[in-house]
Amino acid sequence: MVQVKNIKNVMALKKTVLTLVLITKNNKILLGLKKRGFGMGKFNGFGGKLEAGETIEEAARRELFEESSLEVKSLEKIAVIDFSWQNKEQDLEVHVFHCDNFVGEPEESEEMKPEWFDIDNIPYKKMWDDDQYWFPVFLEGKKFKADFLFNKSDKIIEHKINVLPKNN
Ligand code: UAN
Repeated sequence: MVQVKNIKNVMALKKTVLTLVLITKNNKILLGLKKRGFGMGKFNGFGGKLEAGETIEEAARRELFEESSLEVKSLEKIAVIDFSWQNKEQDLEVHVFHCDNFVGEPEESEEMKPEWFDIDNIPYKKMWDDDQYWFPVFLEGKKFKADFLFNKSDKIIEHKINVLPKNN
């Protein structure tokens, strides 16, 4: 595992597993404006926490459907990203999937307002700070493992992105 060297390494950490699905079609990416909760006001992929008995991929499909009305035909796992904060004991382990094979039209939900963006015009200023680092790696078709450490103002202090070999 990639380790960001910091005092966080010696703290007892709790980890929450989350899913994140990135939808692309015809050189566009579908992002959702988060309407409530963690990350409110930011554009993001679609996802959330696992429910009891679900696999990570089942949770990814369910969350995408609940938040956007899209049904996935096939999903490709592209990354695992660990997010931690200097001032929090709770870490996030986000499992990121790519989907370019789906059914339906995106619809607004209570959680997300979906919007298509050109791949060369991604609204990084309205997204999590980390996205400007790892979205380009994803858009180059690479798989990776990444770690980001934030301060209490959600600014990145340290980060590391390890691109995985082709056969992963
Ligand atoms: O892109 C993301 N960045 C993201 N997607 C879901 N969550 C919870 C996310 N968190 C970050 N940065 C903290």
